[in-house]
Amino acid sequence: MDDMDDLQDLKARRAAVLLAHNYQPDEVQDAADHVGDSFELSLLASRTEAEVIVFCGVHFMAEAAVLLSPEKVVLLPDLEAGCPLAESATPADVRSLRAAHPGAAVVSYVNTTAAVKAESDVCVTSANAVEVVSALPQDEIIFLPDANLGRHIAERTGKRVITTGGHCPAHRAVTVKDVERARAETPGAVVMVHPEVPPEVAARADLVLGTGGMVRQARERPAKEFVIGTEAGMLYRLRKENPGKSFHLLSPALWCPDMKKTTLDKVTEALRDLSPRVVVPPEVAGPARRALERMLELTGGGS
Ligand code: CIZ
Repeated sequence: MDDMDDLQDLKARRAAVLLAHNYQPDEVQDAADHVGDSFELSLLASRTEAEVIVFCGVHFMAEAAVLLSPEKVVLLPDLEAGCPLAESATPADVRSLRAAHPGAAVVSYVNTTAAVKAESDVCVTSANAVEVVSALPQDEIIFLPDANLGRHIAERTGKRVITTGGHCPAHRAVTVKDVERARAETPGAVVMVHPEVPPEVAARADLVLGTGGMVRQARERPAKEFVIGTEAGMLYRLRKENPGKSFHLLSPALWCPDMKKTTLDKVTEALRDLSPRVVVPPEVAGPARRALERMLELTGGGS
């Protein structure tokens, strides 16, 4: 039996489903039952019959799956796979911002810990942030933690957005020069960037989208060439699903070391040992789940 047979055999015996984020290594995406963005995968996890979810991604994503599937076992193959952006905001940050802005709604990005979600009124993804914030009655919004996405929300909704000033180190490193170089080297290519990039970069792109939106645009647009301004793992899926089109990475800085911590060996070990398991204490899980449910109410149930 080779390693992949071993993995598939264990998966069947554990009645498990393997979910991989769009930024995961190529071989992990190939082994997965579903590849997608974090919230799409958490929703899939809650709707599957599987008892065990192996979440190939980073810690906050596995926590979100636990929130939506409290009765299931959620495994994260490497417990050290974190997210500096998510870890930059704490529950104490939320409380002090609430005290300073008592009339504001607290909106947390899905890239936050469960403890921060538990202190929030509603969650958002990069794909639905503008829609959710527009639907809120408040004109003042406390948004945690990404400053660039906060700016994007403010521009598109006209609301006053206060952030904790967090950044994704990979997306933050993209520069205007990268866009200028891409335009010169691949004239006519569609430049799609994630809203976590700096605003001056987003302003020079053709489209500003979450990873799910990039997947759709790459499929539906007649264009044959695209420049991608999000984490490098995304290109594997785009190339696999669109064989007649070409995709270029906007900047070599778009590489997340935490996302690359997952290996097939770690996935196999996690299935064999049913560990490392991600758990969220009930006093945190209840209010954090409500923030996610409020997002679903405001968006009609999609991500
Ligand atoms: O939440 C996600 O899946 C991330 C990190 C990116 C995106 O926009 O899909």
